[in-house]
Amino acid sequence: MTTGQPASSDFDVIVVGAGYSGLYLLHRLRAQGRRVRVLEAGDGVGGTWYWNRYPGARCDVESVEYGFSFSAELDERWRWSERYSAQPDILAYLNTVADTFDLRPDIQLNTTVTSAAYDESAHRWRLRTRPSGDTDGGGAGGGEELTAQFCVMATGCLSKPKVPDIAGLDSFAGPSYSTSSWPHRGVDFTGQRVGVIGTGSSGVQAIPLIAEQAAHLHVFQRTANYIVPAHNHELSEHDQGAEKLATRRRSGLGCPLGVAFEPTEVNAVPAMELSAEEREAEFERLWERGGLVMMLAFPDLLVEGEANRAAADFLKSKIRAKVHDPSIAEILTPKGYPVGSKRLCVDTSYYETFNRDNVSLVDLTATPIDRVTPAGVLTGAGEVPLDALVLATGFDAMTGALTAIDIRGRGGVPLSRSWADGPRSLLGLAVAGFPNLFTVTGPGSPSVLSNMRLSIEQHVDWITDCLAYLAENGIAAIEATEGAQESWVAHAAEVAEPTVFPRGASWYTGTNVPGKARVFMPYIGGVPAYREACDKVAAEGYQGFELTRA
Ligand code: NA7
Repeated sequence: MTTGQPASSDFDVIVVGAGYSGLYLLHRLRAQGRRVRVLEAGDGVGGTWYWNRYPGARCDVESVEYGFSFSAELDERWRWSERYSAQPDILAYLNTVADTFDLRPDIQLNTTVTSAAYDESAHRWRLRTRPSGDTDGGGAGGGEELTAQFCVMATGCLSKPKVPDIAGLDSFAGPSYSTSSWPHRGVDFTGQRVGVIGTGSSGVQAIPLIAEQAAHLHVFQRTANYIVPAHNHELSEHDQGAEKLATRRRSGLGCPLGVAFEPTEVNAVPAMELSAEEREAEFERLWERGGLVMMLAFPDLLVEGEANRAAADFLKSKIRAKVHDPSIAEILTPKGYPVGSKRLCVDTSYYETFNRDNVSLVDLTATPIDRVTPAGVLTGAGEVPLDALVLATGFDAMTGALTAIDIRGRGGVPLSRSWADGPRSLLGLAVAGFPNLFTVTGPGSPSVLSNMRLSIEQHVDWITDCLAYLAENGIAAIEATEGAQESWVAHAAEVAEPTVFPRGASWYTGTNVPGKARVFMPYIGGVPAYREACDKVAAEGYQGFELTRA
């Protein structure tokens, strides 16, 4: 169904972003007969997987759980090659999705959305764009104005790179690269002295591969992370047969993180009820399994206390076992924060890289970066001369891509002002004061603390079902109520409170971005409980939302 006969700049729904969320939204909305336009800043589809092309970029959710579950045709058409897929594979998969469902005609590439304003009398959103790469605000480059009844922000949770607060970055004479916007042609570091700043997931993935190529690699580490092994391997046909996929997807729906950890893989018994030997054996078993399952090893692991400290001690012992030089092992050992409060990294050969002769580790807690100079990086210990610099310094997570757009709701109120003290959202799907606007995997939903593919599918299904309900019932506008939003925000905070998450200095809490409100943003109540809450709202005729008749 369409709302009237819209002109070419007027749509039923505008979707911002053509990553996992935007592609699936387009597919579902088109099936409802809606006029949809997807606006995408990149010159290809893929979102996060379009931009993050650094060496070693790889998903930390297993491939067989990272493919969409909605289409048997797609399952037939696609085969994953590894347990944890590398970025080129995931990007190729998303391009296959776009082709399988003929999505490209409704996707407008190279288009950056600069603003979105809600017109209360017309119940419509008015978006302004500029051609990507044109930084003068759309003036000379010729931006557009587009309107739609509904706007869905499918902008991703880790898509707005953080501007690193390091003096002199622009003065560096050599090339510098960001892991989050890596050159498409790739980079050859052969024979070069390379510096990498940042040792989160991106740094941990890139460092082993850059070390294999560079003449010398200097790793600048501010905070050591807890790291578990990927034990990546090739996938066989048998690993991804239809039955296997169905079983794993079913199992993911019942897991707090939305991944297919079998009940037999994690312990129902609290860690501290086991003997030290039994506990150690369990940690060892999960270490051998590899991946993020370690986070759920025991039900008491993600609260601060003895179980978390036992996990920390286990992970630290692995560093000492792998890194030959005890002083390097000590620098690589996380200190002063519990396991899980910062994103657990999943590695391939990270620690072993520090046994190489051509790799040095700079401990920024002992000798902080003073500034970047034309010749290299100046720390408290002197200047490290470099030919190339790599920034793996992270993102303004969860809210950054939204507040980067000048989004104005009722009364012209900017979203950035509404969220000045931290994001407030009903279920991470909608924001009071911003009618007819939806966010996919927004703050207040499990998002980055779940299998993103699963959470994206759930959000897209919820949003598109909601739009069908509105059309069937002659409703022109839907808006989260302040009361329902505040109850959800309070519930999310209450669930998070006993866990290690809110106290961590991490991108989960916005601590990594200077000046950003410090609020734990994802919902940690688990995927099953969250889905139930969303389903209940819909089943009760969108309880917690105000509906305005046409
Ligand atoms: P992260 O996890 O935010 O890591 C960024 C890293 O950069 C981290 O080690 C930071 O240290 C470091 N950093 C940031 N700013 C600086 C400055 N100014 N000086 C030195 N070091 C700095 O981002 P990633 O891209 O690695 O991963 C993001 C997520 O993407 C990941 O968790 C996966 O889910 C996918 P800090 O810890 O702040 O001391």
